[in-house]
Amino acid sequence: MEFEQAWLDYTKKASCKGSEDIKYICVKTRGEEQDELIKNGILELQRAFAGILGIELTVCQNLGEGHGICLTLTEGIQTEAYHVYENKGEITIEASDSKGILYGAFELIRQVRIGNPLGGLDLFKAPKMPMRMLNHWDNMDGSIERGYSGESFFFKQDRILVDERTVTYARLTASVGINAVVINNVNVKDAATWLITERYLDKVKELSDIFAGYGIKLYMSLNYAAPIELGELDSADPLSEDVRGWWKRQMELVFNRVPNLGGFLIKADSEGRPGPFTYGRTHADGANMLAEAAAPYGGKIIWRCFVYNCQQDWRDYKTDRARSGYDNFKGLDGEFLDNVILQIKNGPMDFQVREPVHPLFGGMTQTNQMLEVQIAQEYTGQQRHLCYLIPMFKEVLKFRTYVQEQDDTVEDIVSGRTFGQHNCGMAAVANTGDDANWTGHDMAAANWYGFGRLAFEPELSAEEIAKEWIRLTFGIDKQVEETLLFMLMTSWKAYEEYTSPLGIGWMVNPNYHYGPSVDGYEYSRWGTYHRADHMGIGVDRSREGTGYALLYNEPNASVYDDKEKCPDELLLFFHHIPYTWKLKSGKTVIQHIYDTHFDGVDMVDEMVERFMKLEGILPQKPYLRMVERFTHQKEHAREWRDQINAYFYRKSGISDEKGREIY
Ligand code: GCV
Repeated sequence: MEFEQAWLDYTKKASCKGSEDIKYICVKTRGEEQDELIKNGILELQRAFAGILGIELTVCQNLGEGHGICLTLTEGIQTEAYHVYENKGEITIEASDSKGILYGAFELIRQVRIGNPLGGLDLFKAPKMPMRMLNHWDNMDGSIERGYSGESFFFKQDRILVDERTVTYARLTASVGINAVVINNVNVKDAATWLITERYLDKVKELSDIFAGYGIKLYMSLNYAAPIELGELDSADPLSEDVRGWWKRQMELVFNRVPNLGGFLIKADSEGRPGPFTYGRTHADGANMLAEAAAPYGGKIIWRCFVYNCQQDWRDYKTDRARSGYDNFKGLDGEFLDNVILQIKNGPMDFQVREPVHPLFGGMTQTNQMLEVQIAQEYTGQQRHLCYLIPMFKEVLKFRTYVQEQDDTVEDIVSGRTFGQHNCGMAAVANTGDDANWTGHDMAAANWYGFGRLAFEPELSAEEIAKEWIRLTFGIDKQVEETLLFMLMTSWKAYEEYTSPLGIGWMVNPNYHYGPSVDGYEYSRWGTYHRADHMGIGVDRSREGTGYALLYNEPNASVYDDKEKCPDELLLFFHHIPYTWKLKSGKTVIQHIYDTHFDGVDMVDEMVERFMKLEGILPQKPYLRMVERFTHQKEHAREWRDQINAYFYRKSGISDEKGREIY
């Protein structure tokens, strides 16, 4: 399958002040051999300078008189960090390790391409989060769970693919500082269970070697019941000596064959996947068994907290899916080994357009934690609607958990500042596939780009990241930049306005999660209800209801528990409210629903109208691809508006104050 270069397309010419005299590139090591990362850094710079500036960089021993770029391995700089600076026309990329050199090379290329002059360049950057990871939900038959941009480029018909696309994927991923990738779906079934066996290890190694050349550790998702499903034992009890011995032998095999392996990601006792509960054991028992087996090889065990009862009766008002992550893991705080990291979704439900931050952040104090977000847009338009998610991720990172007086935000926790941890970071469920443009919607690539940039430098604003992505992808053009920036920055808000209101979430078609269906999940077993009747809507999660609001540290608990204080955008998540209730905005709940749904559609119309003016300015292929998506988004936003408005008009019997058309 043909593929494009996304934000690493070096065919677009540009000029860059200060680059005119650059001709050479040299490397100064501390005596060590140049490794693949440095070689790839040189190659990338040569390729970029040739493509963008028409400069052929010649490798030399010393720069001497000539102007050039010097890659210098030095001491005293944090791992993965880099210093890129100009002095008398010479550009130095300095780092303590070759990964820092590679990141510095990508930084220099970015500076050139976004149009910054090289004179006076002086950037020192160190990643804030130790782990910056992508989780692919790719299955070995080539399908992708919640994949919206084609088939897998890692797997096809139970085979592992390694080709040119793999290398380009690794370059794109490394260029934004991502340093870990899980290649297979967390729902590990069938052939994927065999990934840790001789059947696949040669190919896994090949893939991991390519990744290693770009500073990326390869991870795999594990089947907790592998000892049984591979036909070797009849139990997966984490306290059984046989089972523990089996995992030790298996880890020895895998890590010896794939030395660059980072470790494993595990979904256990969740949505039908096996886990330690079957044996009456805890998640700490399960995770620690694997961690002990992986520890001699430096392996990490990333254990997901997405554990809940997916067999709920909708009549049951006491069970609350939102509580389940907290209830299952809070009591285990401090029991996990140091190479275990708990991976926690940003909210307590499942990647809805608006959720409160997961209460385990700030709830646990002695456990390594990692934030899981989703750029695959499962519930936010499935890469057919534009929804730039970096503003949402920034809100999550900035959320104050009040776990201690200072350094208490989610960002502090997952950067390791709060508890001095080093096994922590941020993971995103990936949005790539084998579509030519990688992400189905061309603009969905901004989420992939943005996730990496944000995890590396969380202090960057969503606008700054968006601007970088626009310039790198489409070149420097004022109209293009203004238009696409407006669209990206409007898109999350617009999506929230025309879909489910005030933090209640869901209202989608069951199974495939696309399109409006207000009662789609209302009478199902998944624990995702809006509880609307003719008087009001919302789930009572206050102390009188499920008590979920009280899981937060103060003052958050009191704010969420009280409908007068609870922020409007989360009101229906925490409270059951009459339609006539006045929000802080001064509107009633029902009028808010009508207004936001009309406004959301207007916002989409404006985005699309502005986009259409880029005809003839943007390259034709991506322009036409996007026109198709935006045409659909316009129509689909109307469908959302009309279904939601009609449903609540009929339930409440209250007319729109503005007399607009409601079906
Ligand atoms: C990979 C949601 C999705 C599932 C996904 C699950 C998870 O329920 O719909 O497809 O499974 O989350 O995060 O494990």
